[in-house]
Amino acid sequence: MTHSFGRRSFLSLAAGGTAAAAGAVLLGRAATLGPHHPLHAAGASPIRSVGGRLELDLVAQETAVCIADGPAKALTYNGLLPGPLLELEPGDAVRIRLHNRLSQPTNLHYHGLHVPPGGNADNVFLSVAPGASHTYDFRLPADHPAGTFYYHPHRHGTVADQVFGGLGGVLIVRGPLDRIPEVAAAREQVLFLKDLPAAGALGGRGMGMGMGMGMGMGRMLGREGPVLTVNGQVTPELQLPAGGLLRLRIVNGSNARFWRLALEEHSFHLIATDAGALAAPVELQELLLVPGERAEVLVQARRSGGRFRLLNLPYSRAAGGMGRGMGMGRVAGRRGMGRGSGGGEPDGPGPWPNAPQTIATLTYAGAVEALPLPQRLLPVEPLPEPVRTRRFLLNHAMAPGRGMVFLINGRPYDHHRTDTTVRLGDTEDWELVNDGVMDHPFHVHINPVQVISRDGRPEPYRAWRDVVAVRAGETVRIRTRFSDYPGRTVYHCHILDHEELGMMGTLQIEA
Ligand SMILES: [Cu+2]
Repeated sequence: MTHSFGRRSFLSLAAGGTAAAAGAVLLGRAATLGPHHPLHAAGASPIRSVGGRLELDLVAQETAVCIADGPAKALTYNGLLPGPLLELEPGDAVRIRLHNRLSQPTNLHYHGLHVPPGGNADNVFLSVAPGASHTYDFRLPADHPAGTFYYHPHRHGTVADQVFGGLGGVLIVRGPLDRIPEVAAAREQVLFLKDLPAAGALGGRGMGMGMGMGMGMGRMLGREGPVLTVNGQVTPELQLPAGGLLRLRIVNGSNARFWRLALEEHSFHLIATDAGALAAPVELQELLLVPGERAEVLVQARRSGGRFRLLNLPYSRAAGGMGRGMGMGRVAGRRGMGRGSGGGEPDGPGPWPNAPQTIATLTYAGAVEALPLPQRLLPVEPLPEPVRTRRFLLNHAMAPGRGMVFLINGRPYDHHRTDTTVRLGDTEDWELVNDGVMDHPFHVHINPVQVISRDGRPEPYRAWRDVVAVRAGETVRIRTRFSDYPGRTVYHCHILDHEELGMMGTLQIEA
């Protein structure tokens, strides 16, 4: 099984020139490539479906990596960080043979895809034992939206360790969005964002064994690593000609970190959220991406030239009282998602930096005739009125003998219990009430959702999402329809440490 994978993967890498030509040039600067396990710029070498089929082997394994200030070892798929970039078309048949060479059980979740939740499709209840293999086999619906999706492990009990340790990869579905002329004219680049532990932090103890602040506290907050990587590289350089248009497909592949991005002297023109295109671009000065969330933005090279920093701005995931009580910093503007000033105001030490951090640079190289932005994208259909409204209360508590547990409607996760039963074809509103002191990004599997309102204020534009930030103290109303696929799946907090500590529920969709 290894041999077939190895040949296939490296052949694909060698043959990946077309995507590199279409993409912006991404040059690794500070990162050094390991001799045997080269890191790659996601986007440079996709494995594409051929004749309506995508077939490949994915080997989950511990791999020696060489990243400036980063860990000596990471968990990878096929030796790559991020894992191989996969590219699909609607209607494709997908067959992925997952080989587990980790010391723990694992599995695969196809985050954001609208595919069956059971069998050998997006079945998070499967467990693949160390040394074992499993073949995933499913078909994308012919009307699946185009977008940027994300595969990662989802085996309850090991998911946070494995994602924090490095596992994850990007899955692109091509479609009508890609055929809009202005979008098609843009240079395309995937940015897979992942924070890794510092060098030696995971060294002798095996992967994912906590951080300097101690395992209990680290997990309770949600572990973040100090090494900020973009496609497995530290501060890579992007190049774009003056006048050019850059399409960034950005994926938050972190265990817990919220990435709050800004590009010096440039706006982001948001064209797609998690699960598909917007009706028209939305101009943003900054972009907040919670764990598991994706966004596609266009960047216009409208300056005369120069070199611009892509920044990760400060963000505190906890309300002020808790932050001070736990020695965490709190920054101004944390509620100004997408529109904040970009400045942070520290009021104490903590795990979250108070200053912007450079994660990549954009350099102008050459010039082209100025490319326009699209005026319109694709219609985002409103969902019908809901047949029912449910309430999900997110908070945490101390449990005797267990420490901090994270709860949905007062209960920690139990895979034997069915928490929510819905009818196939129904549209429902879910009111997500966060009365805790930490933000919780809420993720629903299989069916995308639309945010209707936040604290009663209507959402300014309609968009398809599958992860929704619910800030401390906030109530967010989402609407979803349980389309096409009956079966059993989950919803949970995508701070994966919180999910592991209980913040997950089971969803039964009955035909
Ligand atoms: Cu959470």
